[in-house]
Amino acid sequence: METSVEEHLTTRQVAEALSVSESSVKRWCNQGVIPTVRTVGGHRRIPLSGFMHFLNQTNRQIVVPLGSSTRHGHSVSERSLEDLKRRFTDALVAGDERACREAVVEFYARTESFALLADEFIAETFHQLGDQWDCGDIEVYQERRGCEVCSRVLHEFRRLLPEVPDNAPLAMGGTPEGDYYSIPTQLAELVVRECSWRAMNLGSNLPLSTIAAAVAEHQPRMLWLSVSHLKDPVDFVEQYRAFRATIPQDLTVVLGGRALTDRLRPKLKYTGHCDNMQQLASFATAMHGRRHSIDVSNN
Ligand code: B12
Repeated sequence: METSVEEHLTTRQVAEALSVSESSVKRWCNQGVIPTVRTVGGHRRIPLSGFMHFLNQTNRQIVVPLGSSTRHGHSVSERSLEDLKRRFTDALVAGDERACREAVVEFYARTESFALLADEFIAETFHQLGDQWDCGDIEVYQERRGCEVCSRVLHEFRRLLPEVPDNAPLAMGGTPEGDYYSIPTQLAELVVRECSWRAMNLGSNLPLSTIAAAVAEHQPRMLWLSVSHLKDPVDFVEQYRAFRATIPQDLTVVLGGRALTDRLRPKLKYTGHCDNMQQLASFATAMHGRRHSIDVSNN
């Protein structure tokens, strides 16, 4: 039987990530505020899942990316990423939230890229889940429950990404009416956030008119639209044209999602299309950087 080996952090790594003193971390460990285990030698070790729990309970956010502190540690186990993926798939099918959380955090700690995690860990696993459902290997409820579990884990994961300054540019997005897929737009939010944007996921199944209202109110610099399902593509093209005419013409619009096929996209006006989250990360980074240098040269 296989046993799950959870990633553990030292008190120093946690202190670095939170930008607090190591003695504060040790005190929280002693008070039981941060779940702690002891090594054979008596040293405190903090399970990654316990650290996430602490972040959620205390509404704290990490200041320095966790990856930069775990990278140099010796706690990263030698388990292969493929093995990790397999564990994640099994945990999603079983609805084991804790194991899912551990796998996601471990993948991130090793790769230090949320965009990579989104494409090569989460999306690939869901594609596999879709195939298993298609073959009748898993029940519908297992797929749906897997989505719920993943959503909750991603929600918590937000706290592992470094805080974004208040003056960072804003990006927002969601899925159009009739598209119930929630995970891709949730991933997009975290991806642009990882690229130092303020990010606002509006959710799924949204009439384009309400997305336009959100744009008018919050005036983002970038809007993403995730389109995984279209009941009537012709109707969507019509609605999108009307929508595009109501939002500022200089607003950067990024499209993504399986339903925006090569045949459909030429009929739409947009700034960029991305096949995956790593492309979105490149786009967001390039855009943020370019705008920054324009601001500097204007001064
Ligand atoms: C979970 C799921 C659902 C759930 C979603 C629940 C939820 N809360 O999100 C629900 C129950 C809604 C659902 C319903 C349906 N589903 Co479904 N579903 C899936 C499943 C298993 C996973 C989808 C998912 O979240 N994947 C994870 C995401 C992250 O991966 P991704 O979509 O590939 O996204 C990547 C890129 O496309 C891109 N991307 C996506 N969006 C964006 C946005 C931006 C801005 C950018 C930059 C990039 C980007 O980056 C992502 C990461 O790499 C897929 C299987 C699969 N192969 O994906 C089937 C699947 C997509 N579903 C399918 C079907 C048929 C349906 C239904 C039509 C079934 C029905 N008859 O009712 C309905 C349609 C629902 C609707 N109206 O929206 C088929 C589609 C077949 C086809 N050829 O089109 C699939 C492939 C299953 C299968 N094997 O047959 N489904």
